[in-house]
Formats: sequence, structure tokens, C-alpha cells
Amino acid sequence: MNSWVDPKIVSKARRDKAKLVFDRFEEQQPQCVFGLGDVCCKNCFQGPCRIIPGKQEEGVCGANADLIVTRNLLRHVAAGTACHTDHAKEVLLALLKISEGKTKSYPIKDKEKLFFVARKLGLKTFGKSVKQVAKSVVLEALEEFRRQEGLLKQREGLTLNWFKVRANKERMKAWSKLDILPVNADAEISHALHQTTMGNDADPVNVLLSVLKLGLVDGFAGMSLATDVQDIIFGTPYLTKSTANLGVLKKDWVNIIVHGHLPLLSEKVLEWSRKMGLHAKKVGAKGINVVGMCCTGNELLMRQGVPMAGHVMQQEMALVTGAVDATVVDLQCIYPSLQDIASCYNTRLITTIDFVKIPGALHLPFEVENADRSAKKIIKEAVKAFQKRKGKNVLIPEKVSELYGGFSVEAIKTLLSKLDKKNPFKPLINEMKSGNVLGIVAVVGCRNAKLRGQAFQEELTRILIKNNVLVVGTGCWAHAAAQADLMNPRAVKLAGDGLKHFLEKVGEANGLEALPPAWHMGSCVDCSRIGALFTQLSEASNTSLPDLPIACSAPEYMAEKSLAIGVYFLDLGVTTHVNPALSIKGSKIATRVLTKDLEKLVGSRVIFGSTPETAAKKIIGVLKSKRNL
Ligand code: SF4
Ligand code: MSK
Repeated sequence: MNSWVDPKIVSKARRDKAKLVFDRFEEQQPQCVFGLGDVCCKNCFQGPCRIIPGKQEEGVCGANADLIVTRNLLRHVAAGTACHTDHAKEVLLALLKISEGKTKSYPIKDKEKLFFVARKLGLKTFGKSVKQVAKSVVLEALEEFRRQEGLLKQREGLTLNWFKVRANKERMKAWSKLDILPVNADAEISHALHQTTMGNDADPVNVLLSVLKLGLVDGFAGMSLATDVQDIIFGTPYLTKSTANLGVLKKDWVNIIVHGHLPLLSEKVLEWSRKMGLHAKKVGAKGINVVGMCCTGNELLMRQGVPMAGHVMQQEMALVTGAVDATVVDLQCIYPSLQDIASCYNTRLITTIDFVKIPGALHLPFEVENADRSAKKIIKEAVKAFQKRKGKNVLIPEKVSELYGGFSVEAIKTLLSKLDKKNPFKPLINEMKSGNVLGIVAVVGCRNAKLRGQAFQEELTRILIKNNVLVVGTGCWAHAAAQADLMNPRAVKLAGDGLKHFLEKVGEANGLEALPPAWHMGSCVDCSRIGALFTQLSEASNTSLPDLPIACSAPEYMAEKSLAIGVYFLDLGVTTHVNPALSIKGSKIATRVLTKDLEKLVGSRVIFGSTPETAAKKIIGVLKSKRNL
């Protein structure tokens, strides 16, 4: 299988004695078999307990493999969900400060979306100012985290407000029937931790129902809330052209990488980089080049067309180029190793969030009230670092890939409306009905060191496209697909005839040669955009979500967040492929429920496939089984 790893960068890292993620992965071998199977428990201090079939079937307290495996799964999903709900709260509190006039650093760019959300929430907007409406939306959203009524008696009809904005009636009925409608996002995460401690829930099926409940918390009070609020503040993305790969770094420029997940600071760094070009020129640089890493990169690409430097496993390699003057990080997916590597190259590593500190890095606390000051300071630090770097040896890979991004649901509808103004989804639904487009698959998630540099995501995407499957996706997949030239209109030649014809037709109607066969829908939290697209397609075609020819794949997942996202898709009724396989083999109940019984409960199931070919075969099988549009 192909690799995306640049051998010249790896050799440079060896020469410079910079240890990379692959080196540490090999040092960890062999990894613990009990840990790999999730059949060990450390939930109390009588442990660790591990299960050996036929020998040690229970932990000290009597918990068996089914309970240990499902409890561990719930804890992982709770941690992933906490990342997304925290993210949502960060941007929500920023909107509160904007609406109260406590910061003038951010405008409210998408007023139309603000009023759309307000109306969906049932709020009065007539005669109110934009800031008043924003404040009432924030207060309603904050209810997701402070509602206490109904917590102990969850059948009182009190549930998340964001369902009103983004959920569909058919799904709500299914979730209500299972009694998994969440009440308060924070309380559900806290319940999950409580439920899984020693001496609480001993019913593995009940634990799995809590997993499904947290998928809803993640999808609605986490991802959908975060995406909607970010669009309100920074604007909804529309089609944009840009570039990807480590080659977007520029030798004679001040290079700043923004990395993590939040657009709050990175948007400001970008704004000030455009205003402070002279500052850089004074010290001999050609200008300031801001590029994005991981999902902060995806956020800036979607709205501002900023070049994408790389995915999670390229964060160290970017520094090894020797061309990065500052890496500014906010939260999530930031390797603790970064400072060690940064110190080999005079790169200024700057942390900005109070719970994401790295020893040795410069910590510049970020608050929305001081956003402009922080951004200016960061740029000054980068310029200082550039002065030290000037003339030193840098190695920037030559390859730069062109891509189109910015496929929000609104952008997709705008593109499709050129074929049918009244009912924009109709042309796509018709192509899916006829089988010209076999279906839509969301390919999402991370890169994982366990794959040792393989290009699983790219290969899977290629096979799907060839089989007339439209691929949409987010997160680190987006970087991988862009670098593999799959987000370029020219990639349409890789598509099967039916898909190719459709992409050319929509492309031409929009003044392009074709649309690319892989659509960049944003960052990890923007999996909510995919959920919204599927939900709107379901409504426009009058077909329930589980009956649509759609599927999801996280072919190289690594983060706990990815598990939470996977459960959200399962809740939506979208069958989901994961690789590496979930650590559930040790539990017969978890394996049966997740890979089989779930279909009867929510209309979806988990599938495995450890090569792109086997994964594609199973996914295509799922799409072919759903032809009742
Ligand atoms: Fe062992 Fe039970 Fe404690 Fe887990 S909760 S460590 S299985 S005694
Ligand atoms: S950054 S969660 S490695 S996709 Fe969102 Fe990439 Fe996964 Fe982080």
C-alpha cells in the first residue's frame, strides 16, 4: 500500500535527532494484549483486573468481560463527547461576550444563520437587534448544560434544545422509544463516569444504551452546537480554492502554523498576519504565511481558503522542515512531543489554553476579550524566531496539491440549485435513485500510528469513487484526501461513469470543469454538517435515514472523539465502518449488539474491514442493500 510519509523529511529528522511518532510507536512494541482487547479494568484500586477466557473470567468484584468491555467503551465515548461539548461551550461563551458587547474583536458574520437557529428554537426575533437575538440563542443553548429538571425522571419530555434545530422527527421517535434522549450534556457525561465505577451498573446492555445516549450528546450538544455557533460568528463556508501539503510552507517567509480545533484565536492570527506584513518585511522576510494543521487548519481552509499544512501525524514533520517560526496551538490532538522537536529547530511553540500547557513552550493565555492583543503578540514572537532562522538549512517538500473545500450544506445546496432552484437536492436524489450515484459515504477521522504510514484513507476513497460513491468527509481525512489530489476537479477522471457524469454536470452549471469527487466538509466537529446533509436528504426524499444509501467510515481512527462521532452516526441510522477494529472482541454481548442487534434498534451497525478493499466491499454492500429511495 502507498505511503504518504516523505522519506526526505524522515531522514532529516534522523540527522537532527528529532524523534517522530513512528519511532515512539516502534519503541512501544509489543503493546499489551489485554489493553488491546479492552479486557482489563482499572476502575477501582483492587485492580488492575484482566480477563483470560477459561482461566480468569471475572475481576475481583465479579465484573466479567462483557461488563468490562462495555464500561471501557462508555468511558472512551464519554471522554470524546466531553471534548466536543467543551469545544461548543468555548464558542458559545465567546458569542455571549460578543452579544453583551464585552469584546469588539468579533463581528457576527452570518446573521441569516443566527435568525434561522433562533426561529428553530422558537425564539421571538421580531423587532430585536442582532445582539439581542444572539444573546437569547446563547441562553437557550446554555440550557443544554444546566437543565436539572428531568434528570432523575427522564421521561418528562425534557431534552436537548439543539434537537429542535437539527434533528428529524423520525429519528426522535426512534431515540425516544429506546429512552436515550439526553437531558443535560454535562450531566450525561458525568452519569457515564458514575455508571461505570465499581459497584454500579452490572448490565452490559444498559451500559451500551448509555453509549448511544452519549452519541446524541456528542452530535447535538457538542458538534452541531459548535458548528452552528462558529458559522454565526465566523460565517458559513462556501466553495473555496486552496492548497495542501507540507509544501505550503515558504522558505523566505515568516511561517506560522495554527494547530488544534478552535477558530477563535486562529482567525485573529490570520487577520493580524495580513495587517502586520510590514513588520515581517522589516526583518527581511517576504511576508507572513499562516498555514493550518489538523482541524484548526480545516476551519481556516473552509472559511478563509488558508493552505492546509498537514494532518495529525504531520505535526512533527512540519517542524522538521526547519521552516516553521511559530506553532500556535489551542486544544486537542496536539502531541506532547512538539516542544522537544520545536527545540531542535528554534521554532516557538505557543500554547494558549489554560488546560493545554506543554513544559518549555511559551504560554500566552487566550481570552476573547484580549484576542487582538494575543494575536499581535504571537506574530511578533514568530517574527523574532524568523530572525534567528534566517539563512539556516530548511527542507520544504516540493509537492503542493490544489483543492476545493468549503462544502457546507448551504454551499452544496447553492451548487445544486443551479440544476434545480426550487428543490436543490432533487438532482442528487434522482442520481441516487437511478444508481448512477450509488450512494454517499462519509469518510472521517484521524490517522493512527498503528497503520505505520499506510494510505488507507486515500485508497478507500479511491475505491469508493471508482464505484460511483460520492465521498464527503472531515478531519484529518480531509488533509489526506487533499494531498492525494482527490479534492481537485481533475480527480473526476478517477470516478465511475455515473458519478463522473453527475459531478461534471453540477460543475459545468457552476462554471467549473467538474466538482471534485471528494468533498471537504470541514473539521471533526463539522461531522455535524454531514449529519445535517444526510438529515436534509432524508427529508427531501421522504426516506428514513436508515433507508438511505449512505454509510460512514473512520478508517484510521485514533482519538476518543472519533468513537463518539461514530456513535452519533450510528444513532442517525448510518452503518459505520471502523479500523482498527473496535476493542470489543472479548465481549460476546458487545460484539452481538454493535455488529447485529443495533440494526433493529437504530437501523445501523458497526462493520470492520482491515484493508481498503475489504472495507470498501462491505460498505458498497451496505449501499447496494438500500435501494428503496
Ligand atoms: Fe477489578 Fe472490579 Fe475494580 Fe475493575 S472494578 S478493577 S474489575 S475489582
Ligand atoms: S484533528 S480528532 S486526529 S481527525 Fe480533528 Fe485529526 Fe482525529 Fe484529531
